[in-house]
Amino acid sequence: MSTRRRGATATARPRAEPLILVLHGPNLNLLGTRDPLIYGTTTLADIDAELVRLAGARGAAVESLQSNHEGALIDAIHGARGRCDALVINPGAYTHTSIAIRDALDAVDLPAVEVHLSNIHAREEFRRESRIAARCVGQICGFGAQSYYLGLDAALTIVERRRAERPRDV
Ligand code: CA2
Repeated sequence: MSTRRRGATATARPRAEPLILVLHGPNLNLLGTRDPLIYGTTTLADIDAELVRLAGARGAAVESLQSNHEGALIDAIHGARGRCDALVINPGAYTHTSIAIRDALDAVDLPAVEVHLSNIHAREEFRRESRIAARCVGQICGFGAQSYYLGLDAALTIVERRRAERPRDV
């Protein structure tokens, strides 16, 4: 499944408001329907709606995509280059396997925040390693849906700080 949602009308770059791309990896479309003890009861639609609301309150916009396909996630990362200001990414199980997603993050040179619903360091050994962590500004995990909201906060803070530091045209 693939979904795209935007919190604001699309405009060509340059745009005044920051745009954050939120990527959800495989099986996260099932959120809220199974395994509530691990992943909670909030649905992905609930999370995306709250991200749009939180971003809007800070004068920013969010675009979300969920895919069960590694290549679709990579295409979305490539498409963010020059169009989005930062990424929030939960690559799902690709976290632990995907050098291709790590390379895509390298290629676009955008600040990225890794998020996970569960505390991947308190689960099975194979979940403790993240292939993408080294290419992200930081990782937030273990807070359920709140991990995404904290991740958005971190991404927006980075973007706002960079904009404040950017030299202005005279
Ligand atoms: O904790 C996370 O956010 C994970 O990225 C979730 C992935 C898992 O492979 C990672 O190790 C940690 C799995 C997502 C599966 O999502 C489901 C949600 C509801 C029901 C079934 C699966």
